[in-house]
Order: sequence, then C-alpha cells, then structure tokens
Amino acid sequence: MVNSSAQKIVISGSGIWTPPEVITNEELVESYNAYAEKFNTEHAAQIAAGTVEEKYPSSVRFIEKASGIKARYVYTREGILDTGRMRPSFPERKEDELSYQAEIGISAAREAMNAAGRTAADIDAVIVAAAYTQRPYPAIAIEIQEALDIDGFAFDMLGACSAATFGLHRAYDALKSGSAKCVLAVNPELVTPQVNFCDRDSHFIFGDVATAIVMERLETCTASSCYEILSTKALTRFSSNIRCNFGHMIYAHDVEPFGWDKLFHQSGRKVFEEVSPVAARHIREHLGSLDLTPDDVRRFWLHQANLNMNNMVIKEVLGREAENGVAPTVLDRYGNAASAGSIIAFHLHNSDLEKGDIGMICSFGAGYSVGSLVLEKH
Ligand code: CO8
Repeated sequence: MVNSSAQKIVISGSGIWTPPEVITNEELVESYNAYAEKFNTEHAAQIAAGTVEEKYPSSVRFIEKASGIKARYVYTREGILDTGRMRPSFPERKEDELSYQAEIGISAAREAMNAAGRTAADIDAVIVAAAYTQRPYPAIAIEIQEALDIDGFAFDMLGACSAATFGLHRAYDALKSGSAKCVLAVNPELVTPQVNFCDRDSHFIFGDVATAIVMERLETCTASSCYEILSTKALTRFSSNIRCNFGHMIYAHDVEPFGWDKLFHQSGRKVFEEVSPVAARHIREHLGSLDLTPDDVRRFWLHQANLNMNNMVIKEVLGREAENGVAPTVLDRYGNAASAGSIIAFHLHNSDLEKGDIGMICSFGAGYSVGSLVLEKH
C-alpha cells in the first residue's frame, strides 16, 4: 500500500527490552555436547542396532561461520544448560499475575512511548505481533492495554518471522483509514521455550527480546525526529520448511505433545537458498514501486536470521558487497529474535540518519513471508 493521500503516517518512537541474561556459543555447545555424549552412552545398544540415531557434537566454529551468531540474550538461563532438562524453566504464572510476554512487552512499550513523547491517553490501539503468544485469550495485547491503562482496542496477531513488520502494516492501515489515531505495536518475542535445545541443527539459533513501536499521524507527532512511512509491502508463499506443529488440536490428537515436531524445526539450507532470492527481489520491487533504487537507501534494517543470508540478499540488491553500516547486524549478540530482529536493528541503528534519508525495514522467513516498510527520516 502506497501512502498517496495527504495523511502522512510516522514512526514516532521505538523501544526495546533486552533480557539481562546471556548464553554464549561456548556455553551452549559445552552443555549440548555433554548432553549428546550422555544420550549416546544411554542409547549405545539402540545406536549399534541402528534403531536410534547417534548424536554428533555441536561446534562453536560451525555456528559462528554458518550463522554469524556468537551469543544470545535469554529471559532465563535456568534449565537451558542443564543436561537433564535442556529447556528453560519458567514457573507458571497465576491467572491474576502479569504474563511473561505482557511483562517484557510493557518494558519495550514504555521506552517507545517515552521516545515518542506519548502517554497512555494518546494511544488508542495496541497490536501484539509475535511468532508465538503464550495463550490464545484473553489477548496479550489486551493485557498490555489494561496494564498501561490505554483506551480503545487491542489484539494479538501471529506471522512468524514477519509478525513485527506485518503488525506495523496493520498499524499503518488503521491510521490511514482513521480507525486509530495512535498505535502501539509490540513484539514480545519470548522464543526460547520453543527451541529444541537437543537438536544441534537449531539449538544455537534463537534468543529472547521484546521491541515496540509507536505509530501516529505526522500532524500529531511531537517527537524531535520521526520516520514517515512511504510505503508498505507484504508477500507470502506457503512452505513447510520452517514449521511448528504445536497448537490447540494436540489435546485431541493423542500424540506426544512435546515431540520434536511440536517445537521449532526447519530445513535451514533450503530456507537459506529459497528465501534469499525472494527477499532480494521483494526489496528491489518495493523500492522500484516508489521510483527508488537500492542506492537511494541509506540503511537496510533486515531480518536477523543469518549473517551470510543478509550479506547475500544485500549483494543481490545492490549488485556489490555492502559498505560498512548499510545493513547493520545485531544477530551476533541477539541471535535470531524471531520477528523482532529487523526492529532491533532499526531501534539500535537509526539515530545517525539525517533528514531526508531513506531507510527500509525488511523481514523474511517462516511462512514463507516477506514484509517491508520504506521510511524517510523527518
Ligand atoms: N555444529 C556442528 N555441525 C553442525 C551443527 C552444529 N551446531 N548444525 C548442523 N551441523 C552440520 C549439519 O548436520 C551438516 O552436516 P552434514 O554435511 O554431515 O549433513 C553440516 O553441518 C552443514 O549443515 P547445513 O547445510 O544445515 O549448514 P548451513 O550452512 O546451511 O547452516 C543454518 C545452517 C545456520 C541453520 C542456515 O542454513 C540458516 O541459517 N538458514 C536460514 C534459516 C532461516 O532463515 N530460518 C528462519 C528461521 S525462522 C525465524 O526467523 C522466526 C520464526 C520462528 C521463531 C521460532 C522461535 C523458536
């Protein structure tokens, strides 16, 4: 959708909640390898008989070379490195307690509201957009709305890797149509509970984070700087190459509710090869629709799943290696923070842009999905 009417929509503030705890590759690999060794010893007979697959060791060198990830922030380290558990430990919160996702979402939301100079009274819509919500209802967004004392309406939406950008698209549409005057879009990506820490192909990929954006009309914006949204563009193509089969039907399925396929799993190489060209084409076409070329863009805030993938996408888009800083990386510290990756990159790497500079947020991954916004700094 192109912002053709006189009504200009802007991002007036952003915020982030970064977990206090970190797990390095070295720590993760050490615990995985101890787990794998124990598993192989306990299943020696079945491995010898060919009925159980041997677990091969993970490697820091592989992880860094294949993904660019060096560490990840986690809500809690508790349980993840315990070879007898291999999953985080989150005590269940009572029905009268704030949920984990609302808690981290509120921290990011408060920072975004401060940056935008907005109070709860100014906001009239809350969108929570994330790869998972910890319960289907009442919506996490309504819980955040209540905790922040915001009037209006709130809802949750999923969209895997593109939840955050698709959420911003919905915010843009609501502001354009007039159904909202100031939207708080929150991405509480609490994903470590869905990571299969017993799988060496994916145990290193993800980290937790929450991001938030305040979006409003230019005419109401009082922030010292903001980003006008020139245009939004979304694309989806069905693929099972990144998949999670956890859902409400499990109760009726009579299957193992915590089986490997109920957690995140993917064919990483296929995803890499299939999604990169689609993302590059999407970026070029989106810019082209605004009569912009990739060289007009001062900064690309890309999805943060894999450094090699981002380098490939940018090279394909620009026709050359990217100069330093054109597409900043945060996944070395954050890992893949699901849909929040491109928003973290935007939040941490936009202050040096000048009035009139063009930037582009672009997510890509599970679904498959690609979501982008072209921005101009005011
Ligand atoms: N240590 C050592 N060796 C390993 C390890 C490891 N940890 N893992 C795999 N290997 C081995 C493989 O088994 C393979 O061995 P062999 O050749 O003998 O079969 C060899 O290394 C090479 O494996 P790959 O070909 O798979 O390696 P790649 O170079 O492709 O790297 C990656 C693997 C890093 C996974 C890469 O393919 C990748 O990043 N692809 C892109 C994937 C992507 O973008 N996915 C999107 C993720 S979804 C998302 O972003 C958010 C939505 C969902 C949120 C869910 C939260 C839980």
